[in-house]
Amino acid sequence: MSFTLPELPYAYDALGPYMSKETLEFHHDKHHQAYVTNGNNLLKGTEFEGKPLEDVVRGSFGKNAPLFNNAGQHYNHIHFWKWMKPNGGGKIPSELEKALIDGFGSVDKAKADLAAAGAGQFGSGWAWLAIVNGKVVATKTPNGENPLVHGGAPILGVDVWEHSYYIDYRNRRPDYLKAFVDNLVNWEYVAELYAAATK
Ligand code: MN3
Repeated sequence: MSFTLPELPYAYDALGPYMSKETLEFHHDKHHQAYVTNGNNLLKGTEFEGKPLEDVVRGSFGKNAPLFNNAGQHYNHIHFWKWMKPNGGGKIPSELEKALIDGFGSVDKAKADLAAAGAGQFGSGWAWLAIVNGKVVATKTPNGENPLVHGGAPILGVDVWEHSYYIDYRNRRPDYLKAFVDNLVNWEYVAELYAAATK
């Protein structure tokens, strides 16, 4: 199975004013497409050809950096598009809400810790809510890494590469992160991944 670019699950202009059409056009059509194209070229002739994406991500980590970088970013972006929705950031499904309160003390603290992880990631990377040892925790990773290669199950990730926010927010990464947690997150999709990872 080769990598393919998924369609955005909403219109390019559907996430305004928090994420613009221009950002989504560049981010999805150019950046994600490049990870797909380069990943497919790097997959050819390796032991990972035909394997499920998660196996490629886990198996190439620490062994084949060019392939890992592109496969990791492909995985991260497939989910990133689904981690957002128009009019997002609203009510959190109750099982997930309980888990966030259990892990962080409150939903507001969970959101604040995710945003702080993103603001504190030096250079390109991602901030995450992940399940580690049965608890939801906030983490950050550099470049294309994700919790899959650090013994966790990612349930929410926010891209803090500059290509994700520079058109709309310039250097104000914390403002982008606040808009993400308050107005963009698709908590139903996060709850779906939480349920799948904890069943
Ligand atoms: Mn990106």
